[in-house]
Amino acid sequence: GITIRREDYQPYPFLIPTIELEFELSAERTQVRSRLVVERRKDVLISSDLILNGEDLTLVSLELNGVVLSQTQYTLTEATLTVHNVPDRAELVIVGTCQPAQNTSLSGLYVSGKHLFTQCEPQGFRRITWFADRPDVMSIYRVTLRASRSEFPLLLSNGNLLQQRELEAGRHEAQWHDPFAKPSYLFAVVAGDFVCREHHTRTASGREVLLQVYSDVGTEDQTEWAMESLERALRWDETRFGLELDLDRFMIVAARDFNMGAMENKGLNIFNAAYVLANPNTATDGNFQAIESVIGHEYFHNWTGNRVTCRDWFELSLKEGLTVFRDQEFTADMMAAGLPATEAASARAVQRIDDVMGLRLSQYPEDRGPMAHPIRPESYQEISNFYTATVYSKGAEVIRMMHTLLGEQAFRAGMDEYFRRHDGQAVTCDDFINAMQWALQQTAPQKNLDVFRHWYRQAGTPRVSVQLQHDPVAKRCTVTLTQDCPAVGVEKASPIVKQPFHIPVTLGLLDDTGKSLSPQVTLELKEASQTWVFDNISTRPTPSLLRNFSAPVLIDYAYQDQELALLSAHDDNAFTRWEAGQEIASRKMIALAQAWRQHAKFEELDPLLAKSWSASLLAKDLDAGYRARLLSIPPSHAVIERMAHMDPLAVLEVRTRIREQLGTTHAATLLNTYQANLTPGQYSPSPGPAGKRALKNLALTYLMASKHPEAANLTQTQFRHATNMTDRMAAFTALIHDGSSELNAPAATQFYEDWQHDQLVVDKWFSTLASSPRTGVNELTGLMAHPAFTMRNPNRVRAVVFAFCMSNTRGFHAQDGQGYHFWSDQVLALDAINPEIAARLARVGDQWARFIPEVSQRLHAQLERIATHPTLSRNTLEIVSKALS
Ligand code: B3K
Ligand code: ZN
Repeated sequence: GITIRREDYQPYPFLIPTIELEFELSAERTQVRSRLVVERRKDVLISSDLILNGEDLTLVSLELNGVVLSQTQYTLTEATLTVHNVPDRAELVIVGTCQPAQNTSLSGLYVSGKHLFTQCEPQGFRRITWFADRPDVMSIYRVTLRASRSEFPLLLSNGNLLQQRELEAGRHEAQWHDPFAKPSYLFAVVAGDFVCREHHTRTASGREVLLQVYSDVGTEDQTEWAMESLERALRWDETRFGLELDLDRFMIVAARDFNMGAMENKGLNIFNAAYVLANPNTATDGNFQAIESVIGHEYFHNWTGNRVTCRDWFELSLKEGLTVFRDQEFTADMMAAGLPATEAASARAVQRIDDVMGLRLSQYPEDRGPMAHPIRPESYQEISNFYTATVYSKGAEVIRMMHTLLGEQAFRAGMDEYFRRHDGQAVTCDDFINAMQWALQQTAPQKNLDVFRHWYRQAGTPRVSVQLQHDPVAKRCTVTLTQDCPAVGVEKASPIVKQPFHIPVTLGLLDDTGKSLSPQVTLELKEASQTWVFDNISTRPTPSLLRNFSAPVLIDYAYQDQELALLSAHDDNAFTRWEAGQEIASRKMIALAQAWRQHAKFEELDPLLAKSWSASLLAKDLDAGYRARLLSIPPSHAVIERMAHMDPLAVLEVRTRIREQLGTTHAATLLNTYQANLTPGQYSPSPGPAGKRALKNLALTYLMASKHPEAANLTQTQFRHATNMTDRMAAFTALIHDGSSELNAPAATQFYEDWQHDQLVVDKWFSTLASSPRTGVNELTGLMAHPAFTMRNPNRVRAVVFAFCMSNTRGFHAQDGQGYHFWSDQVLALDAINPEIAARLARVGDQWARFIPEVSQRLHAQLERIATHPTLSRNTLEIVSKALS
């Protein structure tokens, strides 16, 4: 593949101030007439040729300043249209066609159900018409849509609807105008038949705006939560950041077939239906929360992404890291809203725990593997492969560290300054840091972000080692932090020496009754090693390190068992308290897994783990949702990730046994916990009742795991009589994953019969079966033969193929190696349909070299099989060639 480098950035030599698009929409063949005004930039000196991107298009005609061009005046290739000798100012009219019904990649203009949708980020616009398809070319769009009225009664595009009229032969037309200049990736069109939920509201400054949520006919009872979430997002951005909606109308449309979660097209967000549709009967607490978060995320992009956009795709984290940070804060504020202080703190901690778990499960492995890259990558072959956990989640952590270093007020001042400087521009991460540095220096002139910038240039997860010394005579404690971050991924090939990171480490010191010995501080580690002194500390303290997860690093401290026990029982920081319990469990699991591998023998349950776990079970004063996190045994993936030689089956075995033993030993208390956390009455997805459900359902899974005599009945009763999908899914999953064969087959049949009409619930059915430890390749192949399975729908593929390869440790890593062969088969099959999705699945092979040898060899063989396939997309080729290099 061809490598594109950040350092090679060149501005585009033309401005394209306006574009007028006329669509003759139809699924088989859509014609697009594009009228561009192009002006040569005097400040950029390049040839007089105008180079436009275009892929999978058929050219019908081309005119320059009203004159039809002959074939010598332009050059057309698979990827570009070059118009030669373009004058300084010109009008170009291009007519071309594309074939939405043939477009299975879901990038560009495509068919989903009976509707037409577009997805343009990052490079889909070039699959609709020829254009300078890059984020730093910003234009005012005027769009005319024409189509059959019966087939496509609604015709939507960005901005304001100028007019609508009937045409001859059953056709009609709508004209849209977006008053804000935007890059092509934010362009959108939707055509089809939808129901629409509407809400009129006013912005903070009193402007009236119309909010709309469009979805498939028959889903009108599933869009209320989305609308409420949208309005909450609008209010939150006004109060927390002083940012208002800038359009008269804001539309969200749900699509069944969608590659990602959603897309922030200006004024016309297009969403994966999974992040729009919900009611208590069809969606779980987790779904409700995810919907609120994604709706917030896309809405917040209107300022961080759209009003200020990226200069080029290397700067993706400028909008994504920042917007994830904003959506995380939004969710935390919503979770804490209206709660008394202590409950609010634990609601925030729950949110932080979930976000950090996500980071550790997806980004930490990425940072150790062949795809490791800084949050601002230096190079790529296919940009679609760089919508990664690093750019998004680690990017958000980097923004959060700035927030920690500056404090809320200065951070807000930095945001204000960023918009003051760059509204309407396409800028870089440096521009953002500069605005933040300006704000920092208003309050702390001696401080700067010079070292902090290294987070944008260097990949890898830094390891911070902690040395603590205590002098009882001087009553003095010294803490030394040392950082290290070896070269990872592409860095290994470059001679550059890595610089220290600027790492905020928030810490507390506890005495041996768990009382704080000194106020919490945030140490700013900026050098390879630094030491801090704490006075008036009479006994050797236990450090509570990296409170609230103040930096995306690994902490190395030789905790004694009793120190971890102390933290897990008494740390007054809810995050590190949880962390201590997880650390106890992970350490024991790794030791047990190694022992299991050596003698296929499982030792007694470790007393320390048993004790800290049961203390949490009995800590009834704690919030239920928080307690559910305390009582969760770390997921296998998180533990495997910490092993020198990753051994998935051993960890799974150990985890299963631990859950069994805990369930057996504490059956009575678990049954009480179950009964004490029922949530009768009307369903609400808010953190209070959702936390209770999480705890109650966790108790149920322990009872099922331990085959408690009452568990099967309890689970079946819950499955039959659940009044919401959270409880129904919890019981269903327990029956399928932990129930006997007499229980799980009827449950599978029943669930499908009850819910076959609802595609999103059918996805839940598929993914529960695909991730069940009972499902091996044979069963999975059976599942893929089900009439409701299709490789064309990404949600379905995620529910079946991805769920098996990523969440079914036993099935995927089965010792006969069939799982790996299945995986490579599916990567190749998907690659011919949807390269973006195929490349994502291919990343399952990333970690091949870190497994125990027998796994490693087999994965490697399958990677080679994929790599040598005669036709491979650029997307998948980049992933497998990096994995093999
Ligand atoms: N900005 C979109 C990303 C879509 C990319 C598709 N290849 C989603 C989001 O982050 O909001
Ligand atoms: Zn985003």
